[in-house]
Amino acid sequence: MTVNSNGKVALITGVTGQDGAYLSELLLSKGYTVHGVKRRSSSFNTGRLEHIYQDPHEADPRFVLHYGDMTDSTNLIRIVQQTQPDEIYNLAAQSHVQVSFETPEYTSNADATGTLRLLEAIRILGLEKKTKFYQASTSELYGLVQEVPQSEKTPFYPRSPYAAAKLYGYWIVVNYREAYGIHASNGILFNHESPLRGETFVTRKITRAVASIKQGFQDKLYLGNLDAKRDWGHAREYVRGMWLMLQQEEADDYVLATGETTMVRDFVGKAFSEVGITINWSGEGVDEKGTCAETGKVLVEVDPRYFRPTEVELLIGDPTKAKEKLGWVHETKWEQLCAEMVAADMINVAKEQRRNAE
Ligand code: NDP
Ligand code: GDR
Repeated sequence: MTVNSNGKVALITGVTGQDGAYLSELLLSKGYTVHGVKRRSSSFNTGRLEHIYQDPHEADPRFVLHYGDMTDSTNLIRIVQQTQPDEIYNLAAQSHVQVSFETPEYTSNADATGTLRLLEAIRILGLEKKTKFYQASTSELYGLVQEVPQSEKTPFYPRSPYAAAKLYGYWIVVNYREAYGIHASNGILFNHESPLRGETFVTRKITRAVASIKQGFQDKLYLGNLDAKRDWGHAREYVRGMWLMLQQEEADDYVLATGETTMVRDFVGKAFSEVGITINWSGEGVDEKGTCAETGKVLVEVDPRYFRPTEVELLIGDPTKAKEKLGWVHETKWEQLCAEMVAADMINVAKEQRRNAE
C-alpha cells in the first residue's frame, strides 16, 4: 500500500498491542508518518505489526519503531523531541485488570505516572500548541455501578489498581488541557475486541479455547465470573474514533461504546455455536458447568482463581456524544465480532498445531 504523505507525524505508545496495530494501519492509510514506541522484550513482540513493518534502511520509512518504556521519562522526552509529533496516541499500559491486583505499583507507574511523563515531555519541549494528545481512558473508571448506560457525565468509582491508575491518567489529561491549553482528549472506551486481542482477555481466551476444543487439542475451558456483563465492540472501529477526537477544533472527552451489554456466559455459548456445539448450563457459582448438548461432555468449568478481589459487574455505554459530535458509530455487533474471532482462531490453532508437529 503506497499512500501519498499528508505531511503529518503521529507517535503511538503501545504500538505492539491490539489497538496500536489497528491504529498504525489506519494512520498509514491516511498518509501519516507513524512512529511507535515498543518495549525491549526477550522474545519477539511485534507479531501484530508484521504486515506493516518497514525496513528501517529504506530512504523514507513511513513506519518507524523506537525502543522505549512508559516508566522512563528520559527516553520519552528524547523520542518526542526526535519525532516532533503532530499527534500522540498514548495507548501503552499494563492493561490487564486482574494482573493489576498483583502488580499495583508497576501498573500505577506505567499507566498513571507514564501518562504524566508524556504530557510533561510536551511541555518541556514547548510543543503545547503543536502536539495533540489522545489518552486511552477506559470504561473501567465507572467500576461500581452508579447508573446505566454510562456516559461522559456518570461519576467514576474505580474497582482495581488498573482503574485507579487510569483515573489519574484521565484527570491529569483534563488538568493539562485546562492549565496549559494542550489539545488533550480522553477516549473513554468500552471493551473492544478483535482477532488481535490479547489471549488472556476473556473473549480471546474463549475463542481460542473453542477452536482448540473443536480440533481436539484441549478438553475444557476454565473461566471466572460468568455473570459479568460487558459492552463489546470491534477494535478496528474504535481506533477510528480515537483519530476523530484529535481532528476536532476543541479537545474533549468521549465515550465509545455499542450501547449493548452481554454476559460472559452468552459469549461462551455463541462462540461454541460457531463451531456447531450447543452448550447447556447447569449448577451455580463455582459449581456451574457448561456441557456439550451433543456428547454430554463438560466443556466449561468455573475456576475461582480467575475471580477478582473486586469486580466490575455491569458495563453498558452511551455513545450519543461521539455520534453527534464526531459522527462516530459502531457497526459490528458482538455476535459478528465473536464469529470473526472464532473463525480466525480456528485457523490460528490449526497452524500452530501443524508447526508444533513439524
Ligand atoms: P494491549 O494490552 O493489547 O496493549 C498494551 C500495549 O502497551 C502493548 O503494546 C504493550 O507492550 C504496551 N506497554 C505495556 N506496558 C508498557 C510500558 N511500561 N512501556 C511501554 N509500553 C508498554 O492493550 P489494548 O491495545 O487492548 O489497549 C490499548 C490501550 O487502551 C491500553 O492503555 C488499555 O488500557 C486501554 N483500553 C483498552 C480497552 C480494550 O477493550 N481493549 C478499553 C479501554 C481502554 P507489549 O506488547 O510489549 O506488552
Ligand atoms: P476487562 O476485560 O477486565 O473488562 O478489561 P477481561 O476480558 O479481562 O474481563 C472481562 C470480564 O470477564 C470476566 N472473566 C474473565 N476475564 C478474564 N480475563 N479471564 C477469565 O478467565 C475470565 N472469566 C470471567 C472478568 O472477571 C471480567 O468481568 C478490559 C481491558 O482491555 C482493559 O484494559 C480495558 O480498560 C477494559 O477492558 C475496558
